[in-house]
Amino acid sequence: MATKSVVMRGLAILIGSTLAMLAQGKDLVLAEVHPQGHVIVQSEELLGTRLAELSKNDVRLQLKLNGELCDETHCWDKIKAGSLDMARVNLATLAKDLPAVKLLSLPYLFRSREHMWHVLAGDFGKRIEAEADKNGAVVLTYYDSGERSFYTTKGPIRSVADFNGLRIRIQDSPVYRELIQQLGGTPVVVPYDKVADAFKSGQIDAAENNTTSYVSSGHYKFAKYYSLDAHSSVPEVLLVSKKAWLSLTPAEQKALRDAAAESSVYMKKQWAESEVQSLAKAKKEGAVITEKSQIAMVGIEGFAVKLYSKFITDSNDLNTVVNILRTK
Ligand code: BDP
Repeated sequence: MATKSVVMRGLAILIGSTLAMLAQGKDLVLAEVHPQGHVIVQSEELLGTRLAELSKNDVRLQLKLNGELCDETHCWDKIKAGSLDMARVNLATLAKDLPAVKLLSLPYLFRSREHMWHVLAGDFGKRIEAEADKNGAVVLTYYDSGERSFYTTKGPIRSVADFNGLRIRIQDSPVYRELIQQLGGTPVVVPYDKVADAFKSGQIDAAENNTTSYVSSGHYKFAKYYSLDAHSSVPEVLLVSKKAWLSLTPAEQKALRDAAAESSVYMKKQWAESEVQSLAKAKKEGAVITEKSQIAMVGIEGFAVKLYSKFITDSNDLNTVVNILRTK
């Protein structure tokens, strides 16, 4: 009798804790540097809603905004170490570890964003996934990041001479460091959430970004000369650490992949609108826009292509870049 009640009590505890675990589900923390209202955050909110629906509330997303947990370089380090579940970062952040991302970041590589999406959808995309996997990360999906262009406090960029002496904020990427040096400026690595302060204190005279971030970050208020040279179209990437990924059941993994894919479709639809609205706002508030046709691009590209010989290190890379250029 006594034995039975011990067993019954044990069973009750086991059932109780199993039910509690089921009721609790799993929380995935997603680190993000952008603020509420940014089109990327809106897409992540959709991701969270769809993940909860598809997993029947078994997996929930906890969004941490404004770089509260880490800047992008550190978020990537944490993903690799498995100490952060998820992060959305610009793919350029991975350039220091993924040779494929170095190639993808080469300036003026893509003719258009459609060209870039075609390349990512093919073998090159698989190569990025494999290299991310080796670093402890799973690529869930990509978001649009438009094209990045330069903005300065000093005056419009119209030719390569205008880079002379500019201290230009860059993301922490060896490719961008070299690009700025080639163009005659001084690269300064500053985390995204510190760029406005760097303008205020005079630490930098210029930076570069897409239209949406130029405006949502408030950089347009400090650097009103925005010259649309479109030197790079490196997309955003949504990552989950391998550790967090492997803690999910196959059904949960599917729910996460499907929700991510849906959020990406949504994001890409919203992106164009967000760019148009941002540019209109910047213009209305005094930004001076220089169109690509007003920039002496041949001179600038002449310096930029020197990066190709620096970062294309073997015949494999060369074939890869030639294939990218040939992709329709
Ligand atoms: C924004 C990207 C963000 C980058 C930021 C930057 O969305 O991921 O970190 O640029 O320049 O456009 O650091």
